[in-house]
Amino acid sequence: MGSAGEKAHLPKDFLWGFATASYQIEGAIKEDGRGESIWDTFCRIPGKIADGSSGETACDSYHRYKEDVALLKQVGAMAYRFSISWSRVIPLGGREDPINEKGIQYYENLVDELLANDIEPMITLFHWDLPQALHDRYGGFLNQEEYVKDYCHFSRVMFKALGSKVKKWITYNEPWCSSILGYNVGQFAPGHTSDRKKNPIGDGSREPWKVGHSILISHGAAVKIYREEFKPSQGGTIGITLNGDWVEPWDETDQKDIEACERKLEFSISWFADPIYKGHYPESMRKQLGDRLPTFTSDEIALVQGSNDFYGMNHYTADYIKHLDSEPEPDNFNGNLETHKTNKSGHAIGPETQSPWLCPNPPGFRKLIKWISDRYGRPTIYVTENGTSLKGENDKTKDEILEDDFRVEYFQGYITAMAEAFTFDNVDVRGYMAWSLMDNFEWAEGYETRFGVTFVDYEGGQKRYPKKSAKEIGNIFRNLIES
Ligand code: GBH
Repeated sequence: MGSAGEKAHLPKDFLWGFATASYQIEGAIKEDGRGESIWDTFCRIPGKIADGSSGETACDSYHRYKEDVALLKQVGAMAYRFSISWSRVIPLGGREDPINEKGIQYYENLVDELLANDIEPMITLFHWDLPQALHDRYGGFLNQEEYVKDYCHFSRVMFKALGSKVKKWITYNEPWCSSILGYNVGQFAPGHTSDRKKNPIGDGSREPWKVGHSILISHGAAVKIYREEFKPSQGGTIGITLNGDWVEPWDETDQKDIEACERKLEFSISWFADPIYKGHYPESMRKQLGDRLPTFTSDEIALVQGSNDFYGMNHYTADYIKHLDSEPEPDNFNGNLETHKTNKSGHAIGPETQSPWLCPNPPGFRKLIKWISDRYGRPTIYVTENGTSLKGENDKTKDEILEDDFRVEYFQGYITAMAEAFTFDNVDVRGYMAWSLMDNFEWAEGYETRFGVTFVDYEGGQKRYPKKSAKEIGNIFRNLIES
């Protein structure tokens, strides 16, 4: 741990690089036998995506993955986190459905290209693009029994195909988003919600908690498969990636706002992390949700508890939290509170970006890393996403976009905050993947919001141009990593 006067730094073997996700970058949605995912379907519904777009072409990484790897190489990245399109590998998704060798070949080519360039692959098995056929066949996550078996099969196929070369596996990206945004808010595929103006289907008071439960069980089951069948010979590690924003009380003198902060963290992070590290759901969720929150059978919790070799942490922003005095609404998913970007005295949590939810607050990163580390017994942490959009970036000319000083400052602030957590707070953070290697399909925001350190010219054949942040991030790490 840091001694007085010590400078914030990162350890010698610290791993850094960039992250992307299949549906956001690959394109080629109909090529070489790929099946549809729930995002292909969702994008076709008018009004769901801000600019009416989809991942149809995206960054065309299915054809340009060598350019992506060259970009990584050029900026000195040590690692690359990408995800698998399940329906590219198993077009209909299920355990008895045909496997698409061409889909596997694509990922093998990508892995080989990375390794040839000394870049370590980190694979996310699932980043939101569920095969549509599984949704149609039995309701996807809502049918726990069927779903867990199909996810296990898919995971096994991937461990078998790539496990000799890939040593870091992530079962899920942000299950909170699949559950809450997909089954309560309805902002993400498949768009279920209780709001009948948005969708005739859905029950936001019950479905998200079932979805989360299925995901947790399937995560645990896939980890068991990895540990029993693959890890002994392949020697890799596996974990889940959870999102979480930092929280500050809206009124710092109000004990109820301070308590609401803790509830907010529990409803977003501990929902998944408590079962994995402690063997049960948080008490605050049990209290508010009652029997709408599923319970674990002893077989289920045996799968889930202890199922992380590392904690994957996605982090972007912070909120002020204001408690509510009223009884929680049945569809409330955050612990009965309001999130605000300014506090009681009108102070903003951070500057505005293109994303209404994202206002940079680097000290919150240090505090949240410590909160996770303390609550979960000092797990190994890989930061698997961190990054920002810029207000109005998409309205600028290409030359202006390349000068993304705001993003450089964001990375400077956040990466330094992480180094402070490492140096002074005794946390075991070992890696960091910036979001994102390049501008890409930003889900419901379409292409209007850019998160890349590389400008992608969607009108000019998906050509890539590194922004200033692509060059500066390496300098930030070189200054912090011990030689
Ligand atoms: C990540 O999620 C995703 O993993 C990645 O695919 C995505 O491109 C990246 O962020 C940038 O958005 O609208 O108020 O309900 C980040 C975590 C959590 C951020 C949910 C948006 C919605 C807030 N996300 N949040 S709100």
